[in-house]
Amino acid sequence: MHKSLMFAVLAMGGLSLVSAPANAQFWGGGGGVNPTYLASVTGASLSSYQTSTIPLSYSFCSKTYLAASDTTSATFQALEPTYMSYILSNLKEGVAFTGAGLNQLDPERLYFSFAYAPRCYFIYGYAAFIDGFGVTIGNVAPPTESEPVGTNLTCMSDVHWNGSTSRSSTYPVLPGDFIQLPTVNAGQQLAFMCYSNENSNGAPANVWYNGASNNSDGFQHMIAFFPDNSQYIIIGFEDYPGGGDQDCNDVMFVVDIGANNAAALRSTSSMPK
Ligand SMILES: [Ca+2]
Ligand SMILES: [Ca+2]
Repeated sequence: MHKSLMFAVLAMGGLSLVSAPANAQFWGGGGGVNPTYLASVTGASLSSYQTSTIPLSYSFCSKTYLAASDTTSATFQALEPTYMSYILSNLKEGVAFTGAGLNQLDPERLYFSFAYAPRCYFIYGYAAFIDGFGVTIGNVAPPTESEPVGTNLTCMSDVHWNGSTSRSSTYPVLPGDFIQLPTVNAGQQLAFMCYSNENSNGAPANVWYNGASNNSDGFQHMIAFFPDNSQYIIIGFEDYPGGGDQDCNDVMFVVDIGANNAAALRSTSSMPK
């Protein structure tokens, strides 16, 4: 079960920091500043690796939870090996992504037709840079030449992984570790962004948005596709300015958008225009 803390915070009449748990191990150069979190998950286990870096001064969706530490994440984790194989087959390291044979989605049209509180599960990322990712929860709008407008939130500020099999301050996440978003309403969209090449304070050298037209280098950094007919979509980002090796697997995560939204996104007839 998840619950949004946002309304409780608002009801208290101001911003209120959620204090770090005793087992939190902060890393990075944030100087002991604790981020704010909009959501939490009751019954799931927190990762020991939370961050004190706050990219772009955004609030966080939630703290990071350990893979398969509640019923919902265990359901995802049962599929993780299949998705990992799928990624290894279709998004090979250093090979330009073409999307051939994949059920691709328009990254600029991840529209919600039903209210749902999504989760993002980290799944993969081979990159030289320290990268993270965030999301704008915005109202549905056609793709534009500017960055999406809405509520900007950080999902995970450091997803440096490179195949590690244990968590550390260098590799803080493992596949299946997850964050919880607040409820996204019908008529809103998720516009993900990649924080590329962060410094020790979490400040990215570049932010890559969901469409080529709103990226400073004109490259389509974000890809999205359905791996199957489930409620999960896979997101990938190319982190390198200008596209680099264009493998689009430098930051990858799976988003649980709920069965109803998934069905709507699969049906072009029900997609909002
Ligand atoms: Ca790359
Ligand atoms: Ca790569």
